[in-house]
Amino acid sequence: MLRGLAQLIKRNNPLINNILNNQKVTMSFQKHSRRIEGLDKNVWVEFTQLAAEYAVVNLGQGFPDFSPPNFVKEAYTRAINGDLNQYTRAFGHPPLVKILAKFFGKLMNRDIDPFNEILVTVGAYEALFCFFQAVIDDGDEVIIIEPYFDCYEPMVRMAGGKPVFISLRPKPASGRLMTSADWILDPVELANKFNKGTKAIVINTPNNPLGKVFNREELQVIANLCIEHNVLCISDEVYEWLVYDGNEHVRIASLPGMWERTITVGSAGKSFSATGWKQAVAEGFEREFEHLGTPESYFICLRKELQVKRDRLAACLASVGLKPVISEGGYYLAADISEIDVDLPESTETNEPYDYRFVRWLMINKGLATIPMSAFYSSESKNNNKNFIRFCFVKENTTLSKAEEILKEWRRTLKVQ
Ligand code: IK2
Repeated sequence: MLRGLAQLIKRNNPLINNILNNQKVTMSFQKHSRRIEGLDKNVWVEFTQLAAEYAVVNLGQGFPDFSPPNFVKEAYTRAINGDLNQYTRAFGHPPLVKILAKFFGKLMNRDIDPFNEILVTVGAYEALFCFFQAVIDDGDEVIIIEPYFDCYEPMVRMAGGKPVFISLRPKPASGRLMTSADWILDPVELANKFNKGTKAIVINTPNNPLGKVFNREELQVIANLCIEHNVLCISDEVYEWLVYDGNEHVRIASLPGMWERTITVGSAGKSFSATGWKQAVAEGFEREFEHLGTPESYFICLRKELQVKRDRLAACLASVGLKPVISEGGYYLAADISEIDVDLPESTETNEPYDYRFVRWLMINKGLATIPMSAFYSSESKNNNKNFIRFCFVKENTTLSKAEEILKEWRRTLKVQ
């Protein structure tokens, strides 16, 4: 929503042509507001466009290239054919909030009030936007853990808040591949980020882009600080069902004293592999409620399928010298590019991080789309975090095979040179 608006204004400024009730309405803008300055430019604008133009294989943006499960598609069709096409309750369709309260009430072992404790938005993106608008006042500090899903920072700034960054730091993993569990927060450094001006902290588990799944002890450290400093926690858990290798997804809202101060954000688009449409979800949750914890559960089947894809892509990356960080959860694998020697063209932009140049080169010359990891860091940290790129493995096996072919062929020609 935010980036769409910013792009629209940038493209059409000073005139925005707006179609309203089939009439063309022309609005004249002298200048966009200061609030949206800098929001027209982000990693998705450039690399999604480039991928459409050059990429043969797109492991960049995080969306599945396979279909959602039939039971959700059928529910969607039933909703349309049953004429559920008009307004419903503004805060969430009653059958949907009821099943969400029942579903997550069971997982969190508490009674959840469907009409007061649940809000349905158009995607997790809108939920995040509404949260920051609703709770952040001018000058409020919001702690953001790097690397982070890139919209947190502009959303905090747009609400008048001040982002305060802290990085997950990798510890050495000698003699084995690194995993996302090796990336940790220093508890003392974290404690030092909290002060009287801190209003909220944003956590994301499983994390995009690393796939880190915060364990109970790590979450407890964060929870203790939130309670001690009376700070809100926004917990982005859109990949909550995608945890691998027997890892457990812990909801910070379930820790003592955290329910009252946590906003948990989920995404039906991610949970049901339907990122492009966000309705007919109530029936999907009804069905999952019946199968919760059983082998028939879609969430369990999907996790198993995706773990195989993660391992397959990780093995391929390792075999061509792109060192993967084995993700504990989510859609993505980060890979270290520092040992790959390619002659990259100079950038036309000053100070452009190396990973941006690498990703652009890989896309234009080899047809493989990925995403630079420094996009998930603040401007101050970008150049210290320019040696990783992100691959999305939530793809058909045929897509992964094509990616493998491209990578292997590329390495073969490199050796010949
Ligand atoms: N929060 C996180 C952590 C996300 O990753 C996303 C969407 N994924 O991004 C695509 C990518 O990184 O390639 C969202 C929130 C937004 O979710 P929704 O699609 O429900 O708005």
